[in-house]
Amino acid sequence: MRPIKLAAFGLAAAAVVLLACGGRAAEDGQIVSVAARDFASAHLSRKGLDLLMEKNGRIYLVASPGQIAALAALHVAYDIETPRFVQAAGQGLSADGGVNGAYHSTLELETDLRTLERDHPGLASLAEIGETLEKRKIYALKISDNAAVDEGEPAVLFAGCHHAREWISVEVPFLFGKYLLENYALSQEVRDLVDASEIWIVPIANPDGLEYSINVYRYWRKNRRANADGTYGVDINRNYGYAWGFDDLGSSRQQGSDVYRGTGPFSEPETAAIRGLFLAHDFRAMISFHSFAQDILGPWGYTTDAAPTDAELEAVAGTMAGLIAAVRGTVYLYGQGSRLLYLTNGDAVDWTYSLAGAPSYTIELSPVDIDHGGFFNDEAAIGAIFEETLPAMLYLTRYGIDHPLPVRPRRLVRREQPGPPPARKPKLAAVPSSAPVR
Ligand code: 0X9
Ligand code: CA
Ligand code: ZN
Repeated sequence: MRPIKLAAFGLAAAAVVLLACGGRAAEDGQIVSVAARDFASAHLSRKGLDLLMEKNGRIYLVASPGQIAALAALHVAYDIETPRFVQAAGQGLSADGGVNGAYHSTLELETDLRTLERDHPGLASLAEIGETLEKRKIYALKISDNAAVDEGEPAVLFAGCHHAREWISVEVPFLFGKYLLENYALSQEVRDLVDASEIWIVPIANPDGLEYSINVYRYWRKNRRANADGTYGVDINRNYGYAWGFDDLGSSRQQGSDVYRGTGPFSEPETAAIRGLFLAHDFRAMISFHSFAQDILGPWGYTTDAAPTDAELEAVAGTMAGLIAAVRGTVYLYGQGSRLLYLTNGDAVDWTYSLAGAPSYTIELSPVDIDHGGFFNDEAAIGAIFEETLPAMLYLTRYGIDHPLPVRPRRLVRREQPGPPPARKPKLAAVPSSAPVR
């Protein structure tokens, strides 16, 4: 069964005992599972829980002690799954526990990006595009011929780690940058791409959150904003400025929620940094890497209505899925994010797409589900996950070069600022467990 990761279900009723716990997966949270029918009959989809997936008739979620107590109070039977999960998938942690093994910390990434820049003068240029609340730099590596010069070439963005616990999403864009630089002299294909474009790599969009995930709480998702109510974190992938706060299904107004959208569009330094980068160049395509599910998700996230260039989005996604499958058979489903996975509003791809229709995708990397490791990818799998996505990244770069967009800013959209709530009541996110677009 496909993982559904319903984390984006919003909050309808405020006076619910679970909400009193802030919908917050506390640092000492547990993975618990409940029967899907109990989940439905207790209306748990509306409680702002941190949902991971559905499998074999059970819904898996991360719950704080208070939330577990609330489940008991509601007479919902639950199983504690944490030991099984960690046992099945804990190989990603290094022996010394405090650091994240072969995965990058923010400091390790900074070092490696500087090394790439130093070793490839002229082709790589490291930019600081923002600074986080905890004063960490957000880095963007630009790869192009004459990288230090703004030649106004077509640009493509590959970003990772909007969500702190999705460690593999750092490694794939980083390794793509490394691959381009190390193969420039060896591969005609790489040389042609790099010469004709600007390839921008932002491996860690959420450095504060990543450090928190490494050092304090492995399941941390958001940034580390100190919210007014004492909770922490804004979901960076709900804080972008297109259809921000469109409804309470695709994001939450509850500060403690794992899908809290923040106080306003681009209220967070992380989204402001990406916004500044994106608006400063001729971006024609982008991928925002996440994990896990093996999905390629295009706009729109905020509505199940089709995007204006739906056919193009689907064709490009289908080509990428085919290229991934061709490497060693790994199946990535593809389609519109709101239909294939769930509703989101204020996510990165809706905003980048809204500007001028640049093909924009969330790619949920491997594994396919929690039984294959969930957020914990074995260190040994990093290389293979990168290799099977490489042809898709090369293809999207070529696509961007070959497909100019209408003169910007031409908005495909009604508004960037939040408006009044929609008159109609949005449908609950449809979560087909087996309805791939193929
Ligand atoms: O919820 C998200 O931000 C993404 N999934 S994750 O499990 N990595 O958190 C999905 C965003 C893609 N857009 C839509 N599903 N609409
Ligand atoms: Ca150039
Ligand atoms: Zn994510």
